This record gives sequence, C-alpha cells and structure tokens, in this order.
Amino acid sequence: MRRQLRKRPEPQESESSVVQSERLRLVRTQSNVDPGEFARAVEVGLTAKPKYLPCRFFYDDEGSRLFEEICELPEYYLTRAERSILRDHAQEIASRFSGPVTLAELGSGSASKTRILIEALLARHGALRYVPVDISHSMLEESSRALLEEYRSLEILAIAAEYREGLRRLARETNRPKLILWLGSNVGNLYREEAAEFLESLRRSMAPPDRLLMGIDLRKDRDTLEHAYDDARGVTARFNLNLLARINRELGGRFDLASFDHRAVYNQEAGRVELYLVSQKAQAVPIESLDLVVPFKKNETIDTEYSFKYSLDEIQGLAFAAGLTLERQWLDRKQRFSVNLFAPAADKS
Ligand code: AVI
Repeated sequence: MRRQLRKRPEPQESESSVVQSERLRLVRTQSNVDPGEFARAVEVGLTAKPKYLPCRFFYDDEGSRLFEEICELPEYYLTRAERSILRDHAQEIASRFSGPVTLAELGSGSASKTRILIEALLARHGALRYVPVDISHSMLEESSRALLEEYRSLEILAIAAEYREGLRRLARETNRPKLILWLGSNVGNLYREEAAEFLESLRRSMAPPDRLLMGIDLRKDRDTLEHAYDDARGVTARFNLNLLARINRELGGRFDLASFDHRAVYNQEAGRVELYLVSQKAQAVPIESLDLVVPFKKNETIDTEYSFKYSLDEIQGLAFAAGLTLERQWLDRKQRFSVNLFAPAADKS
C-alpha cells in the first residue's frame, strides 16, 4: 500500500520559475500538478482488499485547514512538544554552523515552527537563505510573503514540488552549508523501509557540512496515542472523513459521511497508529466520474493512514540504514517527542 512517496519515472528537468521580487523566487516543477492522480488512486484503493486511500490525499484546502487545527488540539502533543524543543535548543543548533547557511525545509506548510530557527540563525549569522519545499504552491507563496515581511535579511527560493523532486532541485544549492528541516514527524507516515530509503536518497543529496534536523514522534502508551488521533472535539474525525468529502466534491462521489465512523487504533507490535473509516452498514456508493459503484459490508474498513512511532534504538537503526550519523538528540520534558540532528556518515559522503 503506497502512502506518501510516489515512484515515478525520472522527470524531465522542466520547471517554471517566477521571480516575485529581489528576495523571492518561486519554482514549480511540471509534474507538481497531475489532475488525474487522485482519481486513479481512489479507483485502485477502493477496489482493493482491504480497501485503502493514500494519506497524502488528506491535504486539499479543507484537509490542510483541518490539519492546522489538529496541531493546536490539547490531545495532539506532537506540535507543542516539537516547538518546545526547538525553542530550547535553537541557539545551540545555530551555533553548530560557523558561517551563513541555507535553511531548507521539506513539507514546510505554514512554516510556523521554522520561525524559531530562522530567528536563531539570523541572530547568529546576520543573513539567511530559506528554501522551503512543499506540494502546495499557494501555501508556499502565502507563507513566503509573510516571512519576507517579518524578516528583512531573509531571501527565499520556494520550490513547489514533491519531496523527491524538491531534493533534486535542492542538491543544486551548493554555495553554503545546508540545514535541512523535516519536522512534524512526517517521516512517520512512511513505512519503516520506505523511510530509510527516502532518507538515504536525502543523504546522497547532502555535502559533508550539511545537516538534517528531523522531528520524530516516540513510541509510548496506547492511551496517549489513541487520544492524539481521536480527539474529543472530533477534528481528527473530520480530517479523516474529509477524504470521502473530497471524493464527493472532485469525483462526483455519493458518500454519506454520517454513515462512516472514524477509528484510531494503536498497533503496539508494529509501533504505529492506524486510522480507518468504518462503514456503519452495508451500502453501495456510486462515484460518477469513475463510473464505479463501491460496495461496503457492515463494519468494513478503509485504511487511510499509518503513523509510525519510533523508539530511541529504532531512530539509531534508521540513521544507520540511511548512512546518517545521529550527532545530537533532544527530547521534550515528558519524553514524548524527539528532535534529531543527523550528519552524513563520514564513510558515505
Ligand atoms: C502529518 N502527519 C505527521 C500527521 C501524523 O501525526 O501522522 C498526520 C495526522 N493524522 C492525524 N492526525 C495527524
């Protein structure tokens, strides 16, 4: 079951670039937009056994808005824990570089936690080049403009692309050491082997002085985890159900959202929270533009997301598999979340 990363043929180096101002350049790779992709994934996933939908499709405008809301929920400790670690250690991170750096970020979104590092790096080195990579062109443009307003000595190259294409573009930024951010435990939405493989390709794009700063959520008790993914206000339920709403909006689906439940289960052995949508009854749902009717049995599930959690040993194992060295690791006060600084392993670079 493929979730976040897509394997595609190597794309042609085709990109369109718009210079917005002296301090802002936006680059968009051609393969960034593929209007048929969602339709194909829905057809494949809803005719499979068991049914599934890849979690990368959560993030249309409504899904991105709901995700921002999730990040502020009392039960979703991940964002707060990561933010507190960054606040406590941003200066130490900035001091690890002796001169100006390029700060790159994968899946930057609204870049809210990034500000902490931007400020520390600007305070230490005076100037900063920020290179956010995100699939959403509109989010990139909006957050880049806001950052440039706030920070006069900042320069931005914003890349609207998927991670792999973004990395290829990023590898061309060679004039300064890079600090690459991959925050929010986004790595958790990849299978463990996929995560190692992706990090290895990321490591191959790094030069010896470059560093990767990655937020990784930790294994912990079932209660804390299941509440984090099934909050009392039902925001995560709406986020999950938005996948069906998106099929209705974009593909002429006739899902009745009220007849599906949101379920979050911690699979302790695999160390992952699993999200499902569960059909409350036997039903058949037409999806017009796919010319498809999807049958559901009562209690039949659609797998929508796995969110892998790591032990400290598993983080070391991940680093080893990817050819990275864990240079420094910080945990929050309750030891729920980790922020990790990796260097390319000396024998690999
Ligand atoms: C984006 N990703 C790291 C989130 C997570 O925790 O796996 C997505 C999420 N799904 C439900 N709540 C948050």
